[in-house]
Amino acid sequence: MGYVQLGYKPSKRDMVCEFSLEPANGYTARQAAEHVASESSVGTWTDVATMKPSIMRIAAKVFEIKGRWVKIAYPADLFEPGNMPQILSSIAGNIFGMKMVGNLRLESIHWPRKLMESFKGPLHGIPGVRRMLRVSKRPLTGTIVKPKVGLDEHEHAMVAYDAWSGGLDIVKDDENLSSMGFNRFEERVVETLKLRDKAERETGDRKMYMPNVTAECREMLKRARFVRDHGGEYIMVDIVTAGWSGLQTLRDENEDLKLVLHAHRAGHAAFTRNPMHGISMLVVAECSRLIGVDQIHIGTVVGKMHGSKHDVIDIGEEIEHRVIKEHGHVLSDDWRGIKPVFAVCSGGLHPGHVPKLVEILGPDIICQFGGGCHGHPKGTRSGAMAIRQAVDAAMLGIDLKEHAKDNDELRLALKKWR
Ligand code: CAP
Ligand code: MG
Repeated sequence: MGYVQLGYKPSKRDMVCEFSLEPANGYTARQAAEHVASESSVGTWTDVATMKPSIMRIAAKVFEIKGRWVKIAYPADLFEPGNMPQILSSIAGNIFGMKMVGNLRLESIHWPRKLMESFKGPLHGIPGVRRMLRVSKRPLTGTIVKPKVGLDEHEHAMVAYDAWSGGLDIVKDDENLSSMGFNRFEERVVETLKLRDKAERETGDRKMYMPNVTAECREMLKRARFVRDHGGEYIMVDIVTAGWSGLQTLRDENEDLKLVLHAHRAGHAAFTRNPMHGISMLVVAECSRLIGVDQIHIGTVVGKMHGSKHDVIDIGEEIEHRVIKEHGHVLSDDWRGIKPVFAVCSGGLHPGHVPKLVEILGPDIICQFGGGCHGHPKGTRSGAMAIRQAVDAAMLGIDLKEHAKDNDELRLALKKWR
């Protein structure tokens, strides 16, 4: 078929993908890899009379097979610059369903300059977010209003106000809160931003509210504009359920809106969690940085969600560093002028987790606590205070238990959750 050229040296203009591939019974790794390369570029299951030799110039080439690890080079001309759906329909499309493939996982992508430069990248990135919040060093702290859904607009705003008053920087909507009968989007935004302004006046600190705009594309744009017109600086979007096209549309509009774009990844584990089949969260994070989110959930290692230390660190580096050197099954990348994206750690966290989080991922993270804030024995405000006390201790290198002796909110949190 001509799609296997072991020893081929990818050109600078090639995209390179690393897959983990297990052939189905009865097929060799080479046979399966060849069909993956064919199906993800120009071919199909059989030769066709309509094929022309010249078309093979944009065909994929399998150039390395080491056990289950396969590297495939794709000529950049196979892809439409700036079109993430089309790129992923090629390298992450039909191939997962081929009968010749037992298991297949897209682990990592090396992006050629031509494609990297065809996307906008983050508008603010880490520097912009830190400037906006006027917090230069420590991790940013946030909460998610809980219960996830069910509060009315005023109750939602009051929970947010308590969290800001207790010292948190950011309050976000939960991933499944949009605009329901019991909590309309517009009313929630107006009420919550009003109390955000009150909390800013009373604390003297910047406070951010992240309304969830996830909806049909046109509605998302309308909601994003509504947030901007009512004094908001942030929006969040569920990038998996809204889709790559939705995210690109929102990012394009954001050239004008100038909002901070927070990427929630609800649903990612349907295809990222299985280590043998699907798409890695690393790839999801790379695509999100290219399109231009300012912050994205990457996992916590210590919280309630699946995600190994090794994987979470790799994702954190991929979205925050400029140059990625090839290591393990992470391909190299040079992000050049594309801004770094803030890593968001969220899911099952409480103040007792903060030192470990900072130890594993460093201070350039946003730590979010839902239950770990509103579940505090003395309520949201004290939960927020306990979180800030834990962050202060971690930044000063003080043992939490020691610090808790003089900080009762932290003491009570550790007593309940440690
Ligand atoms: C966390 C959360 C977030 C998860 C998402 C939730 O709440 O609001 O959506 O963190 O997971 O609904 O579970 P808790 P991830 O703090 O109460 O757990 O960040 O892994 O995408
Ligand atoms: Mg949530």
